[in-house]
Amino acid sequence: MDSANVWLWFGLIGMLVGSFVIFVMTQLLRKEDQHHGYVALSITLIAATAYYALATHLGDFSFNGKTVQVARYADWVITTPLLLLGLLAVGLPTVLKLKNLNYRLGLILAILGLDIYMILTGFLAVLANSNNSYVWYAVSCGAFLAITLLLFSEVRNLSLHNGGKKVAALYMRLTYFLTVVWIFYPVVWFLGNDGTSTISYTTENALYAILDVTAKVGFGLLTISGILSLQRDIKPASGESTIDAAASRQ
Ligand code: RET
Repeated sequence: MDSANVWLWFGLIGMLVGSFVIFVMTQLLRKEDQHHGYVALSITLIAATAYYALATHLGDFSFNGKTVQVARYADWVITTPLLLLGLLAVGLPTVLKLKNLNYRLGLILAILGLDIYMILTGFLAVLANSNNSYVWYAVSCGAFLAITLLLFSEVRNLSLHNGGKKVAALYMRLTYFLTVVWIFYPVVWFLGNDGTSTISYTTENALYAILDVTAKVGFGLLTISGILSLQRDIKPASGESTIDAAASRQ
């Protein structure tokens, strides 16, 4: 087994252990709140299968002298929208009530659309020749920037207006975590095999594996523990989710 592969198996084990811990933590949530845990669990389970494909080189191909890992982008194009949906399930509460419904649905669609576009244009940056590659890279970074701006402005304001101070505080904690972790992806890409080749293929795979486990397992656990402590504080009635209860009692 080559040394990059060690990190791919590490990623698989990290996602499986993470899934187990997330499943156990989800059982501590009330039924009305368990959807937060199950979104997180679906993300780590999908990633586990993606790491299995990566570790067994399913979908890898050689292109311009480098190895392209298709399974990585296939994973990201599915799981990054799910991560954002998990975040928006905290930040845009009572989405099914009529208040600002169109605005909220529009925001959700814009953020998810930009995210899918970010991953797909990032993949085009891998396939394009070296002159055009950085154009696609810049386009993908532009989409990332737009997502970040929407999360820190529009969604933040709505979470405060519709969810109240406590919901907005949890939303902001999750948003900071997500932004800080996600920002390393374009950096690793730039330094790695697809960009300047400053770091080795093994280091690139190691960094992505550590980032993926942090972005998925870490984010899931932070969400679940945030909901648990909000629930202790708010004491929602039965039938009412913690976020909805906090929003209606601000
Ligand atoms: C690429 C390269 C092109 C520029 C940008 C990128 C951003 C990728 C991101 C990926 C996030 C992945 C996550 C995976 C979870 O496990 C495609 C690397 C901006 C932000 C969170």
